[in-house]
Amino acid sequence: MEAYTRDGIADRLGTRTVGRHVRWHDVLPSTNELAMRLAEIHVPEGTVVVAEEQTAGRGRRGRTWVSPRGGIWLSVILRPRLPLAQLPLVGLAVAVAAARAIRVTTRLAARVKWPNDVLVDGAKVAGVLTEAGPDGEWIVVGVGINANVEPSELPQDLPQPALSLAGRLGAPVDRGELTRLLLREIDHAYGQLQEAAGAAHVVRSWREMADTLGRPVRVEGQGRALDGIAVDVDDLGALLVRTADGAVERVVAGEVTLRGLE
Ligand code: BT5
Repeated sequence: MEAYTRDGIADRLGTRTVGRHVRWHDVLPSTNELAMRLAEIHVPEGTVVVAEEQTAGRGRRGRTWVSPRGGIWLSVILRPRLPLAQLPLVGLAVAVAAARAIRVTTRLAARVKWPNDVLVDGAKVAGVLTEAGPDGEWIVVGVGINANVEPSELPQDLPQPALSLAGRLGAPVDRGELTRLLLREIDHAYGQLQEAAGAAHVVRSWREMADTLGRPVRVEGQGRALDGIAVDVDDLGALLVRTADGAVERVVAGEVTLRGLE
């Protein structure tokens, strides 16, 4: 297996936008945090920030993302020419990109969970965090993949169990290959999103990989809990949940858990 290095990723990428510039760090508090600072000083679109280890990796809503050595922790700076309402689609597209790259590299049946988790056997192997600048002028999309993380270094007792690819496979994965595939998939999806029919493509590919559609879920967030069946995702990336009275509710942010079949 080749070493995981900046040049190993940047030199043979062949992408249009994503990864044209790659900044490599051994330790950072958070690649998203640095990428946001770089976005503000107008570094080129497609710049990628990678860290071997994060000391203050973050998830959504102030949560912590545990990021020891062995993982893939990176952020991409984008300047999407998209209406603000469509920005959530970028996160969905990147989750699909991560699931695809994981499938190709590991042959594991990675699936996506709304809004942008990647699961293998129902456990979380990757997460995506999108953070936007003022008026959506730029966004930073952070991806964390538990590639070769020691299982003992992952948090335990989580609502959604955590899993590393190496832990599941019993052997390390080629992080260089996985990262190149990931950046190519993001580049492709991002290109598609800027086209007229792009949103429909993204939603279709998300659906094909979805873990929770058709299943009973509880969605918590925005100060309420909603029980129902996750029926679909709409063309702006919102989750559609059918409740017991037959109404279909549109959810734009929240946490989804599968309910047992009562
Ligand atoms: C996410 O948040 O899933 C987004 C994670 C994004 C991480 C990347 S790494 C590169 C970039 N730089 C950053 O600082 N962040 C991004 P959320 O859906 O809120 O999930 C967070 C929750 O997942 C935590 O509260 C834990 O329950 C759980 N968790 C924490 N670390 C984990 C890990 N390594 N693997 C699986 N689950 C984890």
